[in-house]
Amino acid sequence: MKRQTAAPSTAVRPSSRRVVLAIAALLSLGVFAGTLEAQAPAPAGAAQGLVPIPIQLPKPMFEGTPQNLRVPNLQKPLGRPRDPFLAPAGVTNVAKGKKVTSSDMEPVIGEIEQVTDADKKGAEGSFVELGPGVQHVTIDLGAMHEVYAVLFWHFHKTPRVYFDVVVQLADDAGFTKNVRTLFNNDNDNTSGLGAGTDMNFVETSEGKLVDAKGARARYVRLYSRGNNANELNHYVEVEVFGRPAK
Ligand SMILES: [Ca+2]
Ligand SMILES: [Ca+2]
Repeated sequence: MKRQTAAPSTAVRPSSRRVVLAIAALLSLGVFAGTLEAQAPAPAGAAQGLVPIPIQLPKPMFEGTPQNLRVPNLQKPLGRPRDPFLAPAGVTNVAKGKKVTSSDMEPVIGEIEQVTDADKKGAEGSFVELGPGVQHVTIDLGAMHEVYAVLFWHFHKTPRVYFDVVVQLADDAGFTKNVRTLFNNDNDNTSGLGAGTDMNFVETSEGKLVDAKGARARYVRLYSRGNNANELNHYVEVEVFGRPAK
């Protein structure tokens, strides 16, 4: 009491500010604790209005992910379902039913249209088989889109690893304009698209999801160069989660 009255006005200001700060801190702690008690923690991204993309997985054809495949640089299985992938509300599979072209327009088994026909079953009859060596499929989304994720299944009847997988976006069908590589595990540049740093992965019913970060593109292309069981290339389905570009 004596110190307060005796102290010059300039000495009072910092201490009163301290009190205000302390009250503010207590209030914010109280509000934060109340929020935690009232509801479950919101998933990361919810604050930005992001929601899980609507993925519908096919029925698994085998249990778990084997780790005894003799493939170098192989990604370790997650051991649990993949986390939901968040994107703006309204993002859907814009590849469904869209036109597909390929480096092999006369598949060994099946038809090119099967890449986007929404049938994701792992069984015989639900995949298209392309010839040996480097092959690709290109999906024309029909117009410019904001692309958030590319989700694809080469084959999931049995566990397999497809080699030199490269996923690209472009503004033109010939992949000469504004080409962007989203994924590339061709680490020794066998396919001549540049050396990639991504890992090999085992195909499962979950498919492989590649983040496209909202990039704008009309065309999506996927390359592969055979697999650990044979030299052929297969596609069950390719989904492209996006929305028309504004
Ligand atoms: Ca299909
Ligand atoms: Ca390679």
